[in-house]
Amino acid sequence: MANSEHRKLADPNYVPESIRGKKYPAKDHILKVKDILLSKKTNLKDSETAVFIAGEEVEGVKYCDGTKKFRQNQYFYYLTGVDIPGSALLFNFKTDKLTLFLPNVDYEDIMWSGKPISLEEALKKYDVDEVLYHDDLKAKLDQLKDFTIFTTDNDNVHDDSIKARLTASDSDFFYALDEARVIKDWYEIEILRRACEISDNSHYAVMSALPIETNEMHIEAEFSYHSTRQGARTLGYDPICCSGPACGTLHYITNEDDVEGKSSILIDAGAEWRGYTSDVTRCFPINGKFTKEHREVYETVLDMQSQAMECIKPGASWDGLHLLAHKVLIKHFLKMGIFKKEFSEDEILKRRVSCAFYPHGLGHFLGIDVHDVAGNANYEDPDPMFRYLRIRRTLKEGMVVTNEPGCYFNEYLLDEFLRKHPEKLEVVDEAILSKYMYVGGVRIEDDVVVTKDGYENLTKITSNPDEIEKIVSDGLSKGRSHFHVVV
Ligand SMILES: [Mn+2]
Repeated sequence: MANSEHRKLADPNYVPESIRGKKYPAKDHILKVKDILLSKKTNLKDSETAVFIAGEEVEGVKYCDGTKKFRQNQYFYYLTGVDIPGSALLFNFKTDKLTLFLPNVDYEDIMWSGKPISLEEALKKYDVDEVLYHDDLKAKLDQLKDFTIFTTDNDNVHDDSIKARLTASDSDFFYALDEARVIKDWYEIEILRRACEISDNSHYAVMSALPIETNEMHIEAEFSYHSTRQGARTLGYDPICCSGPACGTLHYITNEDDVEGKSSILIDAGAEWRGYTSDVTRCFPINGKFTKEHREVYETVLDMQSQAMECIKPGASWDGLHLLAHKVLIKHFLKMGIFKKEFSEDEILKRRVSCAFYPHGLGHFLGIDVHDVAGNANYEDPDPMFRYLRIRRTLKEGMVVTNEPGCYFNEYLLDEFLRKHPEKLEVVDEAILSKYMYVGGVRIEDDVVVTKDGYENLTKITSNPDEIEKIVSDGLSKGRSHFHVVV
């Protein structure tokens, strides 16, 4: 990496050229919501309809002076790009005018927190038509006498007379919000691309710093540190950093065990940038060389992911891709001897035996939320193969999905999904299975945009096992003194 490139990545204020100086397209987003809502509610008159949403506020922590970490209402963010606590938005369907309300200026607060953004600055920064203070909100709503005003919820509306004007929790309104968010525009994709780029570097950092990673928490620290240095204030979700058999726990977030004496590491972590999150998982051998069993499981999952990846394009059914991943797993397990050869691939699939090793879905939508909206999951599905699949729809251009098959050796899963079902258990050679338990599990997760005729993988950190071995080994050979550690 060239020196200038280093400086670019280490600049927390770096903004990709594609969106530099361009506003987050809030108006496009609300107009998209308007279109979908009007097509769903045909009796609605755009001359008498509006949207109002009060964003999140800073919340205190009980019995102390501190505050909870601020997290903007995701719908509010989608429609404004504003993450200022205590803001609100109003959009009038008749005039297509988007108004942002900033919290009233609290002069005492300036002493502690500095000057807030001015109305003029906000108008320049955000893609809105008008910026007012909260004090003007009532008068503004009074101008909309007979309007139906949709809102997500009344949680941050503290004035009863305003509350009375709002229509909260309307299912068609939520449908319009969610459907709008499913298809990402070019600007959102550029934000996600940057979030992924930050995660690539942070995953690389984790893989190459084994001399200073003797505990799972060191892995978490390394990832967060490198993400923050690149301008990601926060991660999009609690990172999952596990070693050995703990790699088989899908959402393991305790992250506090020593890695010594184990062979595998799994890290599922993603940087959030400008309100959008990446979601990336990598696995590697602690000592720089995959064991035979770890490598076999790794190659199984990589094959599941690669074959599913090649099918990603508009019109593809996500159910079909998920099913394909199961079929690939079954083929590999037959070769490894975990599944007995006297059973056919079809028979094993029919008995749903692979669900004991790959219980979750192939992936989910990704965007403002890590498990982004409108995947239409059916957690009541009687078929265990599809119960936890978070996308149950056909792919379309502009969707962003994670492709993240996994393969786990988890005692609990095996008891629940295998040993309680004789017709499944008889397919498995338990003596061979027992040799793989120490691996814990492998998941490989990339973030992928559905393009016009295929896909674009935004995740660039390698998943090639040879390259991973090299990165880990190179890091190990540098020794502890190569790294910046105070303690
Ligand atoms: Mn994920």
